[in-house]
Amino acid sequence: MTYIDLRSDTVTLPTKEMREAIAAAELGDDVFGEDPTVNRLQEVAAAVLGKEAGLLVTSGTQGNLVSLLAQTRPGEEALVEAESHIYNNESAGITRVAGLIPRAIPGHYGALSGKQVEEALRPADVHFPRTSIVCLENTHNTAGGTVITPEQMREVATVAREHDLKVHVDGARIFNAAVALEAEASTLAEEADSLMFCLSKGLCCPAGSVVVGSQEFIEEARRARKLLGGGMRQAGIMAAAGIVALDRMVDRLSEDHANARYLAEGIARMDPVNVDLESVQTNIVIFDVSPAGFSAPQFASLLEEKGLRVTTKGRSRVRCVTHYGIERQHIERALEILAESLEEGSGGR
Ligand code: TLP
Repeated sequence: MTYIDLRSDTVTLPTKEMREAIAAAELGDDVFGEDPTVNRLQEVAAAVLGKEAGLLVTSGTQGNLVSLLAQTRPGEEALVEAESHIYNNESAGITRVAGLIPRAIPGHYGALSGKQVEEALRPADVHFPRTSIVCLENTHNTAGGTVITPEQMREVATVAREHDLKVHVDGARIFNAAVALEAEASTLAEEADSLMFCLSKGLCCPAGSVVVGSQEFIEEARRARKLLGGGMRQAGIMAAAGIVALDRMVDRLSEDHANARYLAEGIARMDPVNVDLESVQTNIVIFDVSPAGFSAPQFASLLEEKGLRVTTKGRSRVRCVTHYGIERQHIERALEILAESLEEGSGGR
């Protein structure tokens, strides 16, 4: 069966242009800093995000971890959003590897306010851990691909700076946020001491993420990457696709956003499923199937039997992600499959 695969934008395959760039890439040993293609990608990424330097890492998870390792010490506290990826979905690396104690603060559509950060700060007292970093996620995956605006960023960063905290942005999908907000990615990165973005999601690269920040931060991050086993050699093979991605794959993300919107509006018309249209700001649609009497895993397997792949979030929510290769006709078909499945559910109950 050929599936309509809405499990994630990570399922995207490299474009023909990327494959050609990979085949032609000039290579060297990147642990010696001698891979010209890696160096070029790092420069381009830093320029696009308005930072001094960049570092290619294997994955988003590794990018988040090196950012923490480079800017904090074990035993310190990290302020994180309660539903964030860095806190919930990275095998507890924040604690197991970086040695940090996370403090989870529930955000509004994934965003923390300056006031919340202010309230979470602890008095200087020997009993308490030192709070040293605040982590933001833009777009926020579990909140539904929601964006954090430059104003919201600034508010948090102002408090953070006043109290000597670093600001890390998990920008796995920062270009989705930039496109949705019609802002420059560099504007969204302005207040960040470190920012990680993924090449391997909506930008369609086969692998890789990039961390950006000051030269000094990147030097530390490079050491942390080596510690984690992420010192790659002829990584220009990966970087070549990344250069194409930054040049060619960003603007088209608006198509994914339009498709997600269309999907969400179609789902909203189906009874009795709950979708919060306000949360559908980029390429992710999360909806609650429990009012229809399904558990999310049950519903997902019913969809899969009919040719639609999705992921689940806990017991009751289903997630669909639009991406390159998913066209309007696939969304139309996905809506039919969703409607049929809900129909069967109500017949069977
Ligand atoms: N997200 C993936 C996986 O969790 C399955 C997805 O399909 O959405 N930060 C954010 C906000 C992410 O969404 C992800 C991956 C990561 C970090 C980690 O990136 P990778 O998978 O490259 O380690």
